[in-house]
Order: sequence, then structure tokens, then C-alpha cells
Amino acid sequence: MKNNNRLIKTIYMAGRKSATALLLLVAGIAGNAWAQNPLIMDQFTADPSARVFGDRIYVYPSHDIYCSENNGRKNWFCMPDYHVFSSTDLQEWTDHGMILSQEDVPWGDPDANSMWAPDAIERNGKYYFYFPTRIKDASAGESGFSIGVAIADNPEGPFEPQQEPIKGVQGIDPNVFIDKDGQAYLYWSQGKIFGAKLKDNMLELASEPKVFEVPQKGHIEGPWVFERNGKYYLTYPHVANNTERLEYATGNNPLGPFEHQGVIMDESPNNTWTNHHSITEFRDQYLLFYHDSELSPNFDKNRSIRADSLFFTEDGLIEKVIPTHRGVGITDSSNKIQFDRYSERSEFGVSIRFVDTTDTFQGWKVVLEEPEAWVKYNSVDFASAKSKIAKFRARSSGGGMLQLMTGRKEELLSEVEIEENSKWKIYTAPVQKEVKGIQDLILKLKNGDKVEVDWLTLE
Ligand code: FUB
Repeated sequence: MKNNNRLIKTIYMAGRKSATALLLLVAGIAGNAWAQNPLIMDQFTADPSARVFGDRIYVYPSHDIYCSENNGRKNWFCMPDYHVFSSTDLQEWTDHGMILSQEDVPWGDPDANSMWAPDAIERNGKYYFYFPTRIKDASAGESGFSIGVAIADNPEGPFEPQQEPIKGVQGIDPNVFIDKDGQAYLYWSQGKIFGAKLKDNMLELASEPKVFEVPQKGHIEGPWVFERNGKYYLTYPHVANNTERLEYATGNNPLGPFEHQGVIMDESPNNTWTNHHSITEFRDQYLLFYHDSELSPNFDKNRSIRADSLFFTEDGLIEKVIPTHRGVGITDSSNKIQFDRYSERSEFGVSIRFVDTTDTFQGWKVVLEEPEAWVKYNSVDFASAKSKIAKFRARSSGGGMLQLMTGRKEELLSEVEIEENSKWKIYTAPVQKEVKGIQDLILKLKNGDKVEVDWLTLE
């Protein structure tokens, strides 16, 4: 878990707790603690565009819902509005609520459910939110999609949409990049990837659109451009085989030419047809935000956003990112530690299942099926309080004993007997050792039969 640990150090140094607590208190909003993948566990989210504004990281995703017969197109994307989420520590994500609905877009079809992948950027104290949707007048444009802008004084909105979409742009998946010299660029896709300069007002094109032919074959969309050490990275989902994978090209200029370099992330292990991403640096660590449909295993158009750390080689090439359950950020020991989002596990006797297959937002449980089976969960922060009690939400068909240990030296922290009971129960046990700092934890079945654990916490 070298990825996670590098990021952890940085965030820890930044004194994250006081800042989060204060901000949430002042703003009067509730933080939602989800440090793992997926990042948001109470609604479907997709197409995450992550941006750092001030000391917070904001994610502007699309919002997937499930369309019924009478609302939108059944078994297709159903995307009526946008929410924005933010965090100071990649652990607690605050949902700032709906920032734009299809009903509020003067030029958009209010029933299209086509508020696809957006992006947002700051310029001179204003926040510009770029979004695609279907045009009210169906005769306009080949795909029926155009891209509009909504403006706000704050990253959380409220965003006020412009009366008309951006002239000369047909397509989806807007992405905005502002270069070091202050020139802004808009990228978008429609079968191919397009890019053009933006005027200073951020609302109109300042040059003819350029088409980027990387790669030559296979569906391509979702551009995301950034600059690092003078190199410009054009990154994009591309169907090289059956479903989308994330690839990239590099060049010396924001409008190319770009040369194809390789794959950032392979196709989804869950067969999700789309992937859509953004790459952002937060506190000296590059992060890849992307999506998958792990919360909706039977319908890949209800997706969930995720994040993992991203690294470069010395030559500035992007190292392939392997999706993790654990994600990024540190989990406070007093929060629910979701061991099903493990960092490592024994090669035997462990399975991960939904707590309730009819309500996947309840998340997963870990099932320890054999004595000595274990799961490891990296980076739990014990700084906030001395833990005295361990609480386990567990159940077991035959009873068994669980042990909780620190990851490095395998010191026993707590052990608890789980009785034979098909009902979920909270079991408590004393914490036997004082723990300090950031630790990895191991949860092991010492003896007994199948034991299921939903979460545990240390108080
Ligand atoms: O979310 C709808 C569309 O699916 C996006 O605009 C594409 O990039 C793909 O993720």
C-alpha cells in the first residue's frame, strides 16, 4: 500500500481535523464519513471531475438514478441533475446538495435526463460549471447534445445557467483547462475529442475546434487535460476491446499534437461499460477519480465514484492505477472501519458480500469462514482519543472468536466472542493496549465457524 501511505503522511501533517470540524460547524452542514471506495454511499454518482479550490477538494460528478417506464429511457442513463461534494481530508465528503437541475436550463430539454459528465473551474473569483444536456429543439445538432455554462460565486453554487449553450459546440463531456499563461481551453467529445481556446469570459470559443485523432480506432470520449512539468496530458476513456479503459497521450501544447502513451486504468473488473475520470493534485499527491458500478452489479448505468492515488515515472509517464477497495484518505479510529474495503487479505477463508442485496447502499460485510482467515485495513488514525472499547457489528451461524491486531507488529488490541446468532448485534470488548498515531489493523477469526462483520469502531 505504498500509494496510500504516501498520501496519508501529507494529509496528517496538514492538521486536517480542526479544519474539517470548524468548517462543518460554521457551515452548519453534516459531514458524511466514507473514506473508502466507493466515495459516496447514499446515491449513485458518476463521471467525477475533481478540483481543488482553497483547502478543499471538490468533486463534481453526474448523478445517476434509475429511470422508470414513465421517466426517461428505461435501461439507459438517467441523469436529471448534479450535486457537488467536498472534503478537506478525503475521508469526510460533504454533499452540498443539488447545484443544477435539468428543469433550470433555459435551452435544455427538461425531460431528457441527460445531464452527463460535467466539469467546473474557477476564474477571477467566479466558478464556471460546464455541463452537457440535450437541446430542447431536437432538430439542433447531430447528437442533440450541446454544452452549457452555469456561473456561481462559490464552488458549492447556487449556479446560474446561461440562456444559451456555447456556440459552435455539439457534444458531451466538457473539460476546461487554464494554462500557466492564463489562456483557457475547452475540450469535449462527440465520437472524437475536440479542443478550442476559450475567450476570457469563459463562455465563448476563441478559436476553431481542433480534432485530436488519438487513438485512431474505437470509441473515445471524456477528455481530461492537465499540465505537469511543461508536458500536457490529454487523458480519455477509450474502447480498445469491449469496454472503456483509461488511456493518455502527451504533447508540448494544450492543443496538441498529442502522442498516445498508454493505459492509466484497465477495463472494469465488474464489466461496467463506461469509465470517466479526472486527475487532480491535492496536497502534493496526484489522485485519479473514476467510476465503476460496484454498488449496482446488475445495471452498469448506476455508477459510483472512486479515487485512488496516481504516480508518475521519472520520465513523466503515468504508472498504471490498480483500483482498490481501500481508496485514499485516513480513517479515524472512532469512525466505522469497513474491513470489507480491505487493503490485504489471507488467501483463504475470506469473502466480501453485500449486507443486504436489496439495498446495496448499506455496503458490504466481510465473511471470515475459516480459523486464521484475516483481512487488513490500512491507515487508521488513533490520534483523536484513547480507545478503550472496541465495538463490532457482527453475527455468526456457529459462533467464533474475533481478534483485532495492529498491522505491523501484530499486537493484540482486542478479542471478542461472537455468539451463534443469525441476527446482527453490536458486540463490545475492552481495548487491551494503548495505540497511537496511524496504524494498519488486522481482523482475524481466531477460532470457530463463519463470522460476518459489517464494521467495527474504537471508542
Ligand atoms: O455519464 C454519461 C456518459 O457516460 C458520460 O458523459 C460519458 O463520459 C460516460 O461516462
